[in-house]
Amino acid sequence: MAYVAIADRDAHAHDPHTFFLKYIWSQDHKVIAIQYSVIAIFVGLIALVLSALMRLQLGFPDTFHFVDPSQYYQFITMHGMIMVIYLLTALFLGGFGNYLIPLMCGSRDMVFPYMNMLSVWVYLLSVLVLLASFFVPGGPTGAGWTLYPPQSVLPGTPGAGWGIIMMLVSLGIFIVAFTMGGLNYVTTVLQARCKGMTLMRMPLSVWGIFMATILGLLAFPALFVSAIMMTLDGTLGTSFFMPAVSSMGADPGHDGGSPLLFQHLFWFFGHPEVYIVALPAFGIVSDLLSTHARKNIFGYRMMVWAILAIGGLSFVVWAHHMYVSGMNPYFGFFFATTTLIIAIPTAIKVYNWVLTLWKGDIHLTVPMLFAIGFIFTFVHGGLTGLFLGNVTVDLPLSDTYFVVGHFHMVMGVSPILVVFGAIYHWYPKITGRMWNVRLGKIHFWLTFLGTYAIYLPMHYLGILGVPRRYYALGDTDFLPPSVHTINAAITIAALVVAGSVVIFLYNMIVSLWKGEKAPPNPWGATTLEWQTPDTPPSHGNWGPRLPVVHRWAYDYSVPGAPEDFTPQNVPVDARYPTGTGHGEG
Ligand code: HEM
Ligand SMILES: [Cu+2]
Repeated sequence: MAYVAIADRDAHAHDPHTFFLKYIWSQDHKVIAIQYSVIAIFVGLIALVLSALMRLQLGFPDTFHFVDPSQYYQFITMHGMIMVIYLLTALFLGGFGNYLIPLMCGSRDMVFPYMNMLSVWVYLLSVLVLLASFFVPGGPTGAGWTLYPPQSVLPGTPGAGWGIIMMLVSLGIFIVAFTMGGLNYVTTVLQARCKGMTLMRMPLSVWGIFMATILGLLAFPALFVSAIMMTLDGTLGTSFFMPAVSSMGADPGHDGGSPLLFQHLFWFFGHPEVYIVALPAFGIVSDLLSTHARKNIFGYRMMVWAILAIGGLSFVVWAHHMYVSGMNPYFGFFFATTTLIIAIPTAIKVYNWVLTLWKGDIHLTVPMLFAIGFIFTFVHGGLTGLFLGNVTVDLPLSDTYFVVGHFHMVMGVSPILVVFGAIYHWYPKITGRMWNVRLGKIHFWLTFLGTYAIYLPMHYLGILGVPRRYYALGDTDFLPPSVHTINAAITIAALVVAGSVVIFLYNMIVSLWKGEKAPPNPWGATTLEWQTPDTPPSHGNWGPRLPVVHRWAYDYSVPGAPEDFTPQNVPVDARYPTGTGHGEG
């Protein structure tokens, strides 16, 4: 492992001393992780505000006038894109990936620290370009987060001039940033693990983030080339995706392009993207459940293989997003089959999570509450996915609120619950402080019950036929009046959930100063990041000597062991030599 030596030397030779090198142009994976997370959470809050504005319009269409129809489309687009890419992808990989991979693998840092630093600044640039599109003539694009041409570049769509180009450029820059980070995550996992950390001893968090990064490296290029081709269609008048159309009485001069080609490229990226967000969540939630149930994860090997299988299969299901696109029905049959096959490894994971809890010594800590909440919302979103995966069931439900309910449940709420749980779980290590438990529990219950109140009724609205991406429903004949009452109730729930985010932020920020000092290993966890000599870990993570791993990541409640956890770096014969803190009685 040549890289260990290089990272080792670097960490000692250039210990940064000035403020700028330590906190701004830092090459320390932990600082970069925090930079990534702060930026991601900041834009995520913008997306949250946009969703609140949209909900006020949908719930009380005659009372509030915050958004006009064009803005509704612009907000929906920015909300969707920010949530999926700039918040969740960046936070799970750039944030958690950066923080956890070197610590959990027993490395000093990422293997290419300089490129890692560039990654976060290029990510910031992509965010600034994205946000700048709010201020350009015509405003941000209103094409929907799927950006389908021809409508995305034709006049008449909000932001068809500047907005869509800014979006495409921003996505291109994001992908450059992701690639620089992603190469680091993959190479570090493969090359810089400490002695004894075999692949099959890695915590599932690392497996999930590792596989998600590989998916990203394979899937983002499809989006990258589509963004370039569409930029050319929009600026130079090429016709990659633009067919011969007349638009608002004029001939924009395109001929021979294929809008369906864009849909294929977009979803060849877009479906794996769901798993780029889901796999890190799967991995992290496994570790939270095991740690807080004081039990080894059930079926570790199966969990690893399921992550690999899901990752592989996620590349052959993309056209289940295109059943209504007019493609050949036999094609639909193929994609329905592959989609249902993905349910198998996914179900295995769910069974294993539940079996991990079975007869565990369950501590209902705040991270554990969020982890259990995830199992509920994920099963819920997964089951409605089985409906939508079938061509004949999808046709009437496509583009209704059933879909909005489904995807928010499975790739909105579920990963966000894991993000919250993970922040609560690792906060003591990252900051050296504990947060307020009561506020944490209030935050959990408001979020968990609130999201059900938002998204469960949406499935019913969808079955009634309420269409998605509509600014207002008006007095549509086929919809019963109860639709309006339900919409008002959903909006109130959405505002409560948004309010609970304020409680969360307050808790996290105030605890930085007011929180109790955290012991080095407050949950009694086995993985390496809890065994660092300093809390928070210092530059280079491990002091003079790298850890050596002797066991897998899940030695909880081993019979005969003096404690109900045995850290990975404890030799197999000497059962309990570490003096790390052990709280959470
Ligand atoms: C409390 C939190 C949230 C609320 C209240 C909310 C609300 C909304 C609303 C009102 C829409 C427009 C629905 C329509 O008119 O068709 C929407 C669309 C969307 N949301 Fe959310 N959302 C939330 C969180 C999230 C999260 C965490 C994600 C992350 C995956 C997400 C991803 C999306 C996507 C991809 C769209 C589709 C955009 C489009 O149709 O182009 N949302 N959301
Ligand atoms: Cu999909």
